[in-house]
Amino acid sequence: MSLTLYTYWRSSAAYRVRIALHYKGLPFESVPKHLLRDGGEQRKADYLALNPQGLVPSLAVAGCVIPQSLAICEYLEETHPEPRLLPGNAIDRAAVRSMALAVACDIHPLNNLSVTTYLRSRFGADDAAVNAWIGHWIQRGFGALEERVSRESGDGRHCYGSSATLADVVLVPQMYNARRARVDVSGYPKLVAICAHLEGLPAFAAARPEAQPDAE
Ligand SMILES: N[C@@H](CCC(=O)N[C@@H](CS)C(=O)NCC(=O)O)C(=O)O
Repeated sequence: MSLTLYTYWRSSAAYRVRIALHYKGLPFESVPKHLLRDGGEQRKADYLALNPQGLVPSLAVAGCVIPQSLAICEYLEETHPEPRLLPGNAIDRAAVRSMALAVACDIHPLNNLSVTTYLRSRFGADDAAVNAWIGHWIQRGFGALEERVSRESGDGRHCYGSSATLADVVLVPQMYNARRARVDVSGYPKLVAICAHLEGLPAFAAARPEAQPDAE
């Protein structure tokens, strides 16, 4: 079954899916959509026909297109359960999902390109104001996540328990975003240590933005 990922090298949501694909050892074809060029290739009619939200990533598989990175990761988990990204026990799965959602729902959307573009165009925010906005939401979210991993990480190298999970798949790209926006992450040493470990794993390394064919 062929897998086609609509992606952009710097998209942290696409980065999540790339990690999951590599972690599960699934070959895939990358179709880059440049988010800035020519008004954004994700807003063109050909891509909107696949994903009316005009966001990356989307995964084309078996004649269908799946938008939304976490839906894609869950699909991959259901169709290729090993190696697992969700634990076997329902309570553990809920904990992992809640960490992933804390990033994917409560941090990432506030920092998205379309949000920061609107801050600039509608409210006149300059670079400093946009960076302050991004930093505020990342630091607020990371503060809570730092507390959670201090209780729930089993080894200081993973968000939950002692193996990679969906929470790790989502954290590493958000840390990339934080660094890219020059957010001070020194207050989150546990998250920094977890990311340092994960970024060294082959699947996470292969998925990193700079390793993508469309990297600039
Ligand atoms: N909740 C979505 C978020 C997708 C998303 O925000 N993608 C960003 C890149 S990280 C995007 O395509 N932005 C383009 C835009 O805002 O126009 C997911 O998890 O897939």
